[in-house]
Amino acid sequence: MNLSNRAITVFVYVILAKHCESVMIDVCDRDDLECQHPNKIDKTGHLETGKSQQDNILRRTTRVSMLECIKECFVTSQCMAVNYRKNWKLCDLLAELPPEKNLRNELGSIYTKVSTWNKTGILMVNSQKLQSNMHSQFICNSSRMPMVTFRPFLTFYCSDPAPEIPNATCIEEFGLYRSRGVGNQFKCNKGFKVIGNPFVVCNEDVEWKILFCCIENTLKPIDCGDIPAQCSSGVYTIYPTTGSSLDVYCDMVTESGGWTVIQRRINGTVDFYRNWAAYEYGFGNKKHEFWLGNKNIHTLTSSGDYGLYIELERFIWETSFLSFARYSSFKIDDTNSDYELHVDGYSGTAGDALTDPHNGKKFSTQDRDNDLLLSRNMATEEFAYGAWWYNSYWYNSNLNGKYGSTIKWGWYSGRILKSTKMMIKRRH
Ligand SMILES: [Ca+2]
Repeated sequence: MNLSNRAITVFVYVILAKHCESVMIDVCDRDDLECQHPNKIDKTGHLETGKSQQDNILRRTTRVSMLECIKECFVTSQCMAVNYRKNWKLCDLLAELPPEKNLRNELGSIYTKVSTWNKTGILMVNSQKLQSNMHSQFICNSSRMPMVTFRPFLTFYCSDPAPEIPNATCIEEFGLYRSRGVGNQFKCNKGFKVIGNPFVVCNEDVEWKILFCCIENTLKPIDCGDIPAQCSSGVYTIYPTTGSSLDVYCDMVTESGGWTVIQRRINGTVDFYRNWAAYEYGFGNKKHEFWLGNKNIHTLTSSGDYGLYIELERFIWETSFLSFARYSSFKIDDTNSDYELHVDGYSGTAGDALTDPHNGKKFSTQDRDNDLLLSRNMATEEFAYGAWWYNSYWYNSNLNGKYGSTIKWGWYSGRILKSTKMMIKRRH
């Protein structure tokens, strides 16, 4: 197989891997592979005797034991499985089996996926030793198989030491780090609790990625602004008022983090054409598409001075453009005022599509007509089909509109708006 084919194969399997069903959906983002499968190698090895894979052989080595063969695979980027022929002590290191291909029957061959092997039994190797051996493995060309020669895939593991995590202790070190979502497990020190998935993994860019943080047991954040800055984005429990708790998604990256996300559209899987009660109490999945709920947004924005940040992703000829609208002041009234909008102080790159004509307007849904249009409800009109602070017969923004059709922000409308995110932050 030539190098370009291999590059394509690698690319394809990375894409496939990213679409694997999440096993830790409760703490991980949908597309966060490292978070979903840290240290996946936790089962007894599964051997398929009399089988071999004939495609995507990365490298072939001779005169090795089966255990050595597995070890080789662990330190070889893109290696997913091995063929081992005991009689010849022959080891094939294999990339992912192409989906259209099957294993072949081959007498005397054993096929095994490395992901089914117990890592503690395999990796009792000195990482320094292997590191120094690494070069020679790829300079020598002792077999008839082409060597993997392109650099980006030659780095297999994070060479820097894993970062120290405040208030946490490492309880399990992997030893050697493959470039695919394997890492060290931690636990929080006494008096602290873990938020997220307690791993630090070496990611596909061979950089350490921290998937959790430890926060004080007694910490009761009012909103995401109280979450320690070293924590990563994810779902946190906040306590907006005494005695009430709420799970929210915190954006810990945008503009120094601490943003409480109140709305998110990603791909249209969640239906946003909902009634007053749904918008009042919120709906959707906090890790994906959702509306936080007008009641919650009111509680938060009336407890202090809040700003609003709206991030918009547009798609034009398959190219993605990010833009934003920032408001220094944002607040909605309570249910008695139909969650009337108060917004001010625009800056940004997306243009202001919220102040005019939506500022000072009440919230409307399909079953609650609070707009200024007599005898008709904008929320149910075909060209709006949403829930927003509608005015009369035109709107400038409609981020809860129908996905791919009536979502709108100023000039950007309909199909080209790919994703939206509305989030708030307290001004200190
Ligand atoms: Ca009306």
